[in-house]
Amino acid sequence: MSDTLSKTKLTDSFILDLLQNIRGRRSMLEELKCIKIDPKLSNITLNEKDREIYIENEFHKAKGFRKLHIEVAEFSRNLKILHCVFFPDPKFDIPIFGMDLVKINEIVSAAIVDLSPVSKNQEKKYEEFLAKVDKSGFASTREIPSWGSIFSKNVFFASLKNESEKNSFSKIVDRYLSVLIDLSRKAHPDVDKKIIQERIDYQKNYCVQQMKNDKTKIVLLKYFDEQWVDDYIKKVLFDFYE
Ligand code: BLA
Repeated sequence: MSDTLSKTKLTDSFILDLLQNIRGRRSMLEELKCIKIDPKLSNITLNEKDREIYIENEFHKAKGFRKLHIEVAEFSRNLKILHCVFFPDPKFDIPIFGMDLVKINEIVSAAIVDLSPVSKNQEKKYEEFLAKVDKSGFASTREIPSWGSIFSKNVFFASLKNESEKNSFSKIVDRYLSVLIDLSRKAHPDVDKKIIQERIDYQKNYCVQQMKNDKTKIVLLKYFDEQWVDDYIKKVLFDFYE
């Protein structure tokens, strides 16, 4: 995939390493293809003094996944984001991979990763694999906010204070992605309309709950008007239209 080598403006070495790792795992998915989207939404830059930003988006699909989204962004040079959601195709029994990393100046204040279930019984299938992943060695794990009822029991959320915590977080992301890839390799499309509908409803709810995170919106509103921000959140970050 030429995309694996694609350049980003970002120079933060930790975020770049994590990004390369996620791209590497993404390249292991079967039938990986780029999704073309409006370039106005894929690459966004603003060069005004004290309001410089860039947002870079990558969109792919693959067997079992309707949308693989990776976003890298930098706001006013001091706020850096790596956001990633792999939305499954509802015909397949695959959870949602979600990751968000927020670095403010030199501190990673939020680092979260999860495989979130898209049906009532799905989590039982992969819970033990996530539970086994080593999550020790973090001084500041964080509490999930109330909108986070969408996440699995094994959602991991912490602030990262040093190199060792950063490395450990990267390993957790990598392990969660490897569980995701194993699940996707085993999955076959279902035809049962009821189970497919349940997965669609869970994905919608995932998006609805994520939209309750006002932190995302507050950042974007510093640079764009309300209409633009709503559109971006609904169409790029957490779209769900059948
Ligand atoms: C928190 N997300 C945050 C914060 C900011 C953003 C500034 C506050 C940092 C902190 O609490 O330390 C901002 N995140 C963004 C922006 C984008 C973004 C601007 O992705 C994109 C343009 N958020 C997600 C996904 C997950 C997620 C996929 O987008 C999880 C899989 C989680 N972000 C998440 C959580 C918090 C957060 C749980 C903490 C919220 C809180 O504690 O209230």
